[in-house]
Amino acid sequence: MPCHRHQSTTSFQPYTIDSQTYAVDSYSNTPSNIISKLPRHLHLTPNHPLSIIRQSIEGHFGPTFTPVTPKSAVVSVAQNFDELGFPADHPGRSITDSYYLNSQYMLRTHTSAHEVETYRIGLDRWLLTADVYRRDEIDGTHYPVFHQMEGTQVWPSSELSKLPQLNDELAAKLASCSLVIEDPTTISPSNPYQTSHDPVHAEQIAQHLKHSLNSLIFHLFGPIATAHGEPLRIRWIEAFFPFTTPSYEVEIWWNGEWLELLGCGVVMQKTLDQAGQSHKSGWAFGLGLERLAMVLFSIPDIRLFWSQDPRFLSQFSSGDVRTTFKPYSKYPVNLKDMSFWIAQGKGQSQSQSQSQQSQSQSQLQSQSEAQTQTQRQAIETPAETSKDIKEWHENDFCEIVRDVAGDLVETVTMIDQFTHPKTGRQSKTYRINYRSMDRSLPNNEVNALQEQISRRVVEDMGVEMR
Ligand code: FA5
Ligand code: MG
Repeated sequence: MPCHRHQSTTSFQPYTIDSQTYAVDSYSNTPSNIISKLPRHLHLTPNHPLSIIRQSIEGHFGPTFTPVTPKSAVVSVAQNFDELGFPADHPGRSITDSYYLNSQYMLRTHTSAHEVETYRIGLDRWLLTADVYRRDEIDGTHYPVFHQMEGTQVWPSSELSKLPQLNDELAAKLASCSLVIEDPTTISPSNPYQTSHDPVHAEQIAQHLKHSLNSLIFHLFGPIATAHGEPLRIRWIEAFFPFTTPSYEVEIWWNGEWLELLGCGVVMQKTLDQAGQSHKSGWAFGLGLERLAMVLFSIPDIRLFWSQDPRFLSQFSSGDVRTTFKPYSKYPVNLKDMSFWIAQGKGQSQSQSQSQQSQSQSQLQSQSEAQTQTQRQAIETPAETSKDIKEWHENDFCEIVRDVAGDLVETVTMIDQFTHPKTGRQSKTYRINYRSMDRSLPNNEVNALQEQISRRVVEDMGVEMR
């Protein structure tokens, strides 16, 4: 398949981050509004909801788990992908999905990027929390920066014989919790043990992983579920990650829906080998902190985590995971539509535009998100630059909207598309929903933003306004 990135008229300056300078090249796609998020460290900000949840999880696992904070959000492409076994053509590597500084360095898309270096220190139990960066759509549950916690426990092979007893103890504790666990997962050719593992040990590690995470989830959500007079429902499903097998995703039943909380699995031995820890094996998980916080605190919009308004921040205090957020006001929404003919590059096929459409409609626990970083069916790998071929990617459009209007945009939704019967050209109509969380937006301000977006979309993406 031909692989191209569109030639943007936006040119990037060399990046300087943590006093390191990164030259730009045809991979560079990280705008300054994203770079400006790097120093925020919401997960370390006292009394911030993300920090409260981090501390609550660290408290649950106890002092034998070491909290880890990585130095920089900049990682090598090797750390983020290669070392973890992502194939060269993996869709997660696409410049439409990830933020690159250049062809060698990027903003981490997940905390797993730090696995090898952290195992290398020799720690057997650790919890690493960090901001992660992904190009994505715009709505109340998606933001280009969010936070993950990576947790892991590994044992030297000489200690694996302790696992049956540890598992019995954990199972006994869970038996007294008001929990309904659905776990139809089995070991199968699509989710196998590793050939280098003794299946008995692998099975015990997987069991320990499941008990540990059921117990964590009950710690976080059990009290609320119990207060509603209902047992907490947890569901385990088979998953795929290049750096674990067997692999799972865990969901909870929340407000009448299954909500994905985390991905996890038995650590691929190759990861530990690269860290000089071949004699160890164990499990790892990666969970989304915003996901947990939105549910636990009833926070309705993911942009709120970035608010510096005291009416948001003053509602939370360290150690208290039982706060219910009270929205302080909802300012009026200002809807603007934008219709254009998209420029169609060679690589643009009908099925691609359909997969983008379904992504734009994804919600908190949608299919497309279950596939993020692992199986997403999208498209493009960075390769040679071409001026003539400009493929349509919704994430590029969203990036422009964010670059111009930042947090003043609540959602971007495609509301219409059709193909002209004669010319074969494709039209798309997007609705941009402007709303500030902190103030009322004057109409002329919104009009100016809309005009600026329109200009940029024409210049950078080669569309023609209708
Ligand atoms: C990963 O990022 C893997 N690194 C997780 C992992 C770690 C697997 C260790 C195995 C071992 P995934 O892309 O599914 O997987 O994201 C993990 C979690 O991050 C999700 O379950 C969800 O809670 C959260 N998450 C993912 N995308 C978003 C998003 N756009 N907004 C908010 N939270 C998200
Ligand atoms: Mg997932």
